[in-house]
Amino acid sequence: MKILMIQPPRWNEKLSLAIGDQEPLGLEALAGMLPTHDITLLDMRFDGERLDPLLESFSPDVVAITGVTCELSIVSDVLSRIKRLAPETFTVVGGAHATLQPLDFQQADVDAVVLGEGEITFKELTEALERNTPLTSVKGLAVNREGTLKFTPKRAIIPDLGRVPLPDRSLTRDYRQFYARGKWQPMGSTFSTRGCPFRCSFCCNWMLADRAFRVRGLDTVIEDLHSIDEDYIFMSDDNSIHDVAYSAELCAAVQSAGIHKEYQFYGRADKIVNNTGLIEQWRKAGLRRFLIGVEHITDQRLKKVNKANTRKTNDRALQILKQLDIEIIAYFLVEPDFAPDDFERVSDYIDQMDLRDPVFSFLCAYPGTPMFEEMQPLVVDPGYDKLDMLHCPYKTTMPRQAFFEAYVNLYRRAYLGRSHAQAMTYEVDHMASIIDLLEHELLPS
Ligand code: B12
Ligand code: SF4
Repeated sequence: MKILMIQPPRWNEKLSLAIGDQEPLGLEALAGMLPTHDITLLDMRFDGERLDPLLESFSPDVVAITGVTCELSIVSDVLSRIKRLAPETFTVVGGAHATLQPLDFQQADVDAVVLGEGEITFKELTEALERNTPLTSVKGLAVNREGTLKFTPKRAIIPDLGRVPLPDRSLTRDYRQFYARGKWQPMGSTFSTRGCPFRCSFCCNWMLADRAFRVRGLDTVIEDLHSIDEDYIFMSDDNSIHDVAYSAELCAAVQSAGIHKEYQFYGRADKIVNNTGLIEQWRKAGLRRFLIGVEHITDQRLKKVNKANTRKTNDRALQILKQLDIEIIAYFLVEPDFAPDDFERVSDYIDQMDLRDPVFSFLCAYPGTPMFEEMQPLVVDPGYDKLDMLHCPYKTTMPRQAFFEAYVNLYRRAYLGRSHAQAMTYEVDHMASIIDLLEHELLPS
């Protein structure tokens, strides 16, 4: 069967380009399950103009496309183009938005939606298409039946990730040089765990995998790391060190396998604080960057978003990472009720903790989550395109102009008003251009 996999074009050309692109690991993971099929992966962030010629020359039986919420309209455009140019092609959508809000894909151009983890569902779907057996026998799907999505029974999460083959990275061979974050280029991605058992109100990760946390077999991760050419590795987990015993074993396995790469993890402050030895061990094995969700600097606000964490723990975790000379990418949440004082205090905190790569994300409630409904009365700037954490679609307590100015100033003060520019993950002039872009986007003159 000929399958065309598609990573959609950037939803916000300039901003997303400035942030950096990573490999479409989800699509590569699906392809890993289908070694006997003829698969082409089109990363439209680089190669969008190849879509039409590919439809003609490759003539795929199936097109599989991924996407997050802010990409909905762009994904829909690509799908309608495909159906216009190649109406016989079977189209399948998956990924975060399809999982949380499948009915948004109740569209003539979509033949099926895959909910949740795709490896087994997509494999069974291709088998059903090949054998011409009813798609309703495949769990975890929503199938377009005369314009209405019909849901098949729920697919259980994959209990043993070790049984999932390696992602097929040969499909992204021509793009790999472009995958990067800041100075880490080229950068490969893999994963060691899936899911998160916490339930932060602003986040949807816990909903994507039924709150189940699983680890990937040690041997599989080691084999995967050996197979990746790049020296920089993004562990695309929700919580890389959630299972401390597993993480320690993985670290030991990486060391004894003689793998010398540099790693970037996602993780929580409490795990860092309670397991300093583990972080030290990983530092020796190549851990160089930690993406940590600080979110807020007061216990009150942390509690309000159900972070199950405290200011004190955040402070301590940041100190530990600093002492170990691990780059910190600290994520802060900016909420619509922020007052000038809140902005000021976050800036002061960044100075005080000497944080060099903070990221300021606007609170964004995703469709399909409980918070989405709660936030609806506050929406002043509707549409999914702006649900990307780089925009604030909600009514703000401060006047809007002042609110966005204060937001842009968070970045200005954190990146441009300091003396440590060379230590940041981004070049200072690159960062200045991102800030300019943000200013243009949020404060059009
Ligand atoms: C790593 C990561 C990133 C990386 C790289 C992502 C990439 N590969 O390009 C970076 C940091 C660049 C990033 C950027 C962004 N991200 Co992100 N990211 C993640 C994270 C933590 C893990 C994703 C991952 O690689 N998983 C491992 C792979 C193997 O799994 P997967 O991609 O989910 O794919 C599986 C299934 O989803 C499914 N599937 C996926 N696509 C398809 C398609 C088909 C046809 C089928 C059948 C199945 C299928 O099958 C795959 C295998 O099981 C997730 C959290 C999460 N738990 O999903 C957030 C997450 C996906 N990101 C999110 C967001 C919002 C963004 C940004 C908009 C943030 C920003 N402002 O920059 C951008 C958008 C970039 C983009 N175009 O995707 C949200 C999406 C929420 C939503 N509803 O939209 C998530 C859920 C985090 C969150 N809770 O806020 N992200
Ligand atoms: S913010 Fe982090 S800890 Fe909270 S639910 Fe999301 S992934 Fe889990």
